[in-house]
Amino acid sequence: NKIGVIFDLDGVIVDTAKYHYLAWNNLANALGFEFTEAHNELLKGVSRVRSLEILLEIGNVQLSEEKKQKILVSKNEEYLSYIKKMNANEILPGAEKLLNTLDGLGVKYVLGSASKNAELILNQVDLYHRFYGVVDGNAVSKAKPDPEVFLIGAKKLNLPPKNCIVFEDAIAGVEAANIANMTSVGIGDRETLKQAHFNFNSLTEIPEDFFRKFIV
Ligand code: B16
Ligand code: MG
Repeated sequence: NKIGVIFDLDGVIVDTAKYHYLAWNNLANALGFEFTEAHNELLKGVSRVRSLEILLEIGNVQLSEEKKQKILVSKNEEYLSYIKKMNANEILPGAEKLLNTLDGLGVKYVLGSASKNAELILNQVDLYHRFYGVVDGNAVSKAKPDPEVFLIGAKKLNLPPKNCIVFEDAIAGVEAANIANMTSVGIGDRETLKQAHFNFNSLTEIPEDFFRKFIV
Protein backbone atom coordinates (compact mmCIF):
# COMPACT_ATOMS: atom_id res chain seq x y z
CA ASN A 1 0.00 0.00 0.00
CA LYS A 2 1.69 3.17 -1.19
CA ILE A 3 1.35 6.61 0.30
CA GLY A 4 2.38 10.07 -0.84
CA VAL A 5 2.61 13.46 0.84
CA ILE A 6 1.40 16.89 -0.27
CA PHE A 7 2.92 19.94 1.43
CA ASP A 8 1.43 23.39 1.61
CA LEU A 9 4.17 26.03 1.27
CA ASP A 10 3.48 29.20 3.25
CA GLY A 11 3.18 28.34 6.94
CA VAL A 12 4.44 24.76 6.54
CA ILE A 13 7.76 24.84 4.66
CA VAL A 14 8.52 28.57 4.95
CA ASP A 15 7.00 31.61 6.66
CA THR A 16 6.26 33.86 3.70
CA ALA A 17 3.17 35.25 5.47
CA LYS A 18 5.42 37.91 7.04
CA TYR A 19 6.42 39.17 3.58
CA HIS A 20 2.84 39.15 2.34
CA TYR A 21 2.02 41.17 5.45
CA LEU A 22 4.71 43.81 4.77
CA ALA A 23 3.45 44.33 1.24
CA TRP A 24 -0.28 44.32 2.12
CA ASN A 25 0.31 46.67 5.06
CA ASN A 26 2.18 49.19 2.91
CA LEU A 27 -0.66 49.04 0.43
CA ALA A 28 -3.29 49.57 3.13
CA ASN A 29 -1.33 52.53 4.52
CA ALA A 30 -1.18 54.08 1.05
CA LEU A 31 -4.97 53.68 0.89
CA GLY A 32 -5.28 55.36 4.30
CA PHE A 33 -5.97 52.56 6.74
CA GLU A 34 -4.19 50.22 9.13
CA PHE A 35 -3.85 46.52 8.33
CA THR A 36 -3.00 44.52 11.44
CA GLU A 37 -1.26 41.16 11.84
CA ALA A 38 -4.61 39.79 13.02
CA HIS A 39 -6.11 40.91 9.71
CA ASN A 40 -3.24 39.15 7.94
CA GLU A 41 -4.39 35.84 9.46
CA LEU A 42 -7.47 36.08 7.24
CA LEU A 43 -5.26 35.99 4.14
CA LYS A 44 -3.45 32.74 4.94
CA GLY A 45 -3.95 30.15 2.22
CA VAL A 46 -6.17 32.60 0.32
CA SER A 47 -5.43 33.55 -3.32
CA ARG A 48 -3.86 36.89 -4.21
CA VAL A 49 -7.04 38.26 -5.82
CA ARG A 50 -9.22 37.19 -2.90
CA SER A 51 -6.66 38.64 -0.46
CA LEU A 52 -7.07 42.07 -2.04
CA GLU A 53 -10.86 41.82 -1.84
CA ILE A 54 -10.64 40.99 1.89
CA LEU A 55 -8.18 43.85 2.47
CA LEU A 56 -10.43 46.36 0.71
CA GLU A 57 -13.43 45.14 2.74
CA ILE A 58 -11.45 45.73 5.94
CA GLY A 59 -10.53 49.26 4.86
CA ASN A 60 -14.02 49.85 3.49
CA VAL A 61 -12.44 51.03 0.24
CA GLN A 62 -13.97 50.64 -3.22
CA LEU A 63 -11.74 50.63 -6.29
CA SER A 64 -12.21 50.22 -10.04
CA GLU A 65 -11.22 46.91 -11.66
CA GLU A 66 -8.39 48.70 -13.43
CA LYS A 67 -6.99 50.10 -10.18
CA LYS A 68 -7.27 46.69 -8.51
CA GLN A 69 -5.25 45.08 -11.30
CA LYS A 70 -2.53 47.70 -10.92
CA ILE A 71 -2.44 47.22 -7.16
CA LEU A 72 -2.13 43.43 -7.53
CA VAL A 73 0.90 43.92 -9.78
CA SER A 74 2.64 46.38 -7.47
CA LYS A 75 1.86 44.30 -4.36
CA ASN A 76 3.46 41.29 -6.01
CA GLU A 77 6.51 43.32 -7.10
CA GLU A 78 7.10 44.41 -3.52
CA TYR A 79 6.51 40.86 -2.25
CA LEU A 80 9.01 39.50 -4.80
CA SER A 81 11.64 41.99 -3.63
CA TYR A 82 11.48 40.30 -0.21
CA ILE A 83 11.31 36.78 -1.63
CA LYS A 84 14.43 37.32 -3.73
CA LYS A 85 16.40 37.84 -0.50
CA MET A 86 15.29 34.52 1.02
CA ASN A 87 17.70 31.66 1.58
CA ALA A 88 17.76 28.18 3.12
CA ASN A 89 17.97 29.64 6.64
CA GLU A 90 14.29 30.50 6.28
CA ILE A 91 13.13 26.91 5.95
CA LEU A 92 10.84 26.30 8.95
CA PRO A 93 12.15 24.08 11.78
CA GLY A 94 11.57 20.38 11.21
CA ALA A 95 10.86 20.66 7.47
CA GLU A 96 14.17 19.34 6.15
CA LYS A 97 14.25 16.54 8.71
CA LEU A 98 10.76 15.51 7.64
CA LEU A 99 11.78 15.47 3.96
CA ASN A 100 14.79 13.34 4.91
CA THR A 101 12.50 10.89 6.73
CA LEU A 102 10.26 10.65 3.66
CA ASP A 103 13.27 10.15 1.38
CA GLY A 104 14.43 7.35 3.69
CA LEU A 105 11.03 5.67 3.47
CA GLY A 106 10.89 6.11 -0.30
CA VAL A 107 7.70 8.20 0.04
CA LYS A 108 7.23 10.77 -2.72
CA TYR A 109 6.10 14.31 -1.94
CA VAL A 110 4.75 17.20 -3.99
CA LEU A 111 3.88 20.80 -3.22
CA GLY A 112 0.26 21.98 -3.13
CA SER A 113 0.23 25.75 -2.73
CA ALA A 114 -2.07 28.65 -3.60
CA SER A 115 0.95 30.81 -4.41
CA LYS A 116 1.84 31.73 -7.98
CA ASN A 117 5.38 32.31 -6.71
CA ALA A 118 5.85 28.83 -5.24
CA GLU A 119 8.58 27.66 -7.66
CA LEU A 120 10.61 30.79 -7.08
CA ILE A 121 10.31 30.44 -3.30
CA LEU A 122 11.32 26.76 -3.36
CA ASN A 123 14.31 27.66 -5.50
CA GLN A 124 15.31 30.49 -3.16
CA VAL A 125 15.46 28.10 -0.21
CA ASP A 126 17.07 25.40 -2.36
CA LEU A 127 14.32 22.82 -1.93
CA TYR A 128 12.85 22.80 -5.43
CA HIS A 129 14.91 19.84 -6.64
CA ARG A 130 13.69 17.67 -3.76
CA PHE A 131 10.01 17.77 -4.69
CA TYR A 132 8.58 15.17 -7.06
CA GLY A 133 6.28 17.85 -8.44
CA VAL A 134 4.85 21.29 -7.78
CA VAL A 135 1.18 22.25 -7.97
CA ASP A 136 0.78 25.97 -7.41
CA GLY A 137 -1.55 28.90 -7.99
CA ASN A 138 -0.77 28.83 -11.71
CA ALA A 139 -2.06 25.27 -12.08
CA VAL A 140 -5.48 25.68 -10.46
CA SER A 141 -8.66 27.49 -11.36
CA LYS A 142 -10.38 27.04 -8.00
CA ALA A 143 -8.87 28.17 -4.69
CA LYS A 144 -8.79 26.19 -1.43
CA PRO A 145 -11.12 25.02 0.19
CA ASP A 146 -11.79 23.63 -3.27
CA PRO A 147 -9.78 20.37 -3.36
CA GLU A 148 -8.49 20.97 -6.94
CA VAL A 149 -4.89 21.75 -5.95
CA PHE A 150 -4.56 18.56 -3.90
CA LEU A 151 -6.36 16.37 -6.44
CA ILE A 152 -3.87 17.48 -9.10
CA GLY A 153 -1.14 16.69 -6.55
CA ALA A 154 -2.50 13.15 -6.12
CA LYS A 155 -2.45 12.72 -9.91
CA LYS A 156 1.20 13.78 -10.00
CA LEU A 157 1.92 11.23 -7.29
CA ASN A 158 -0.07 8.70 -9.28
CA LEU A 159 -1.98 7.76 -6.12
CA PRO A 160 -5.66 7.73 -5.16
CA PRO A 161 -6.60 10.63 -2.82
CA LYS A 162 -7.11 8.32 0.16
CA ASN A 163 -3.41 7.39 0.00
CA CYS A 164 -2.32 11.04 0.27
CA ILE A 165 -1.35 12.90 3.45
CA VAL A 166 -1.63 16.70 3.37
CA PHE A 167 0.32 19.07 5.65
CA GLU A 168 -1.50 22.41 5.99
CA ASP A 169 -1.48 25.50 8.21
CA ALA A 170 -4.69 27.12 6.96
CA ILE A 171 -8.31 26.22 7.73
CA ALA A 172 -9.21 26.42 4.02
CA GLY A 173 -6.36 24.02 3.24
CA VAL A 174 -7.40 21.48 5.87
CA GLU A 175 -10.95 21.67 4.50
CA ALA A 176 -9.68 21.15 0.95
CA ALA A 177 -7.73 18.06 2.03
CA ASN A 178 -10.74 16.62 3.88
CA ILE A 179 -13.05 17.25 0.91
CA ALA A 180 -10.48 15.53 -1.31
CA ASN A 181 -10.77 12.47 0.95
CA MET A 182 -7.12 12.72 2.03
CA THR A 183 -5.55 12.53 5.48
CA SER A 184 -5.11 16.08 6.80
CA VAL A 185 -2.36 17.13 9.19
CA GLY A 186 -2.84 20.59 10.71
CA ILE A 187 0.36 22.49 11.49
CA GLY A 188 -0.23 25.33 13.94
CA ASP A 189 -2.94 26.17 16.43
CA ARG A 190 -4.86 23.02 17.34
CA GLU A 191 -8.09 24.87 18.09
CA THR A 192 -8.03 26.78 14.78
CA LEU A 193 -7.25 23.62 12.82
CA LYS A 194 -9.52 21.27 14.75
CA GLN A 195 -10.98 19.86 11.53
CA ALA A 196 -7.63 18.19 10.77
CA HIS A 197 -7.23 14.45 11.34
CA PHE A 198 -3.90 15.05 13.11
CA ASN A 199 -2.52 18.18 14.76
CA PHE A 200 0.98 19.39 15.56
CA ASN A 201 2.16 22.83 16.64
CA SER A 202 5.08 22.60 14.25
CA LEU A 203 6.83 20.07 12.00
CA THR A 204 9.40 19.50 14.76
CA GLU A 205 6.72 17.66 16.77
CA ILE A 206 6.05 14.96 14.20
CA PRO A 207 7.29 11.66 15.62
CA GLU A 208 9.88 9.66 13.65
CA ASP A 209 7.39 6.81 13.17
CA PHE A 210 4.42 8.99 12.19
CA PHE A 211 4.17 7.47 8.71
CA ARG A 212 4.41 3.89 9.87
CA LYS A 213 0.67 3.57 10.49
CA PHE A 214 -0.04 4.56 6.87
CA ILE A 215 2.40 2.16 5.30
CA VAL A 216 0.80 -1.26 5.51
P1 B16 B 1 0.91 34.64 -4.26
P2 B16 B 1 0.09 28.68 0.56
C1 B16 B 1 -0.64 31.21 -0.01
O1 B16 B 1 0.37 30.22 0.12
C2 B16 B 1 -0.52 32.22 1.12
O2 B16 B 1 -0.78 31.60 2.37
C3 B16 B 1 -1.51 33.33 0.91
O3 B16 B 1 -1.40 34.29 1.94
C4 B16 B 1 -1.24 33.99 -0.45
O4 B16 B 1 -2.18 35.02 -0.71
C5 B16 B 1 -1.34 32.91 -1.53
O5 B16 B 1 -0.40 31.88 -1.26
C6 B16 B 1 -1.06 33.48 -2.92
O6 B16 B 1 0.28 33.84 -3.03
O7 B16 B 1 0.51 36.07 -4.13
O8 B16 B 1 2.38 34.40 -4.12
O9 B16 B 1 0.35 34.01 -5.52
O10 B16 B 1 -0.16 28.71 2.03
O11 B16 B 1 -1.09 28.14 -0.22
O12 B16 B 1 1.37 28.01 0.20
MG1 MG C 1 -0.30 27.85 4.05
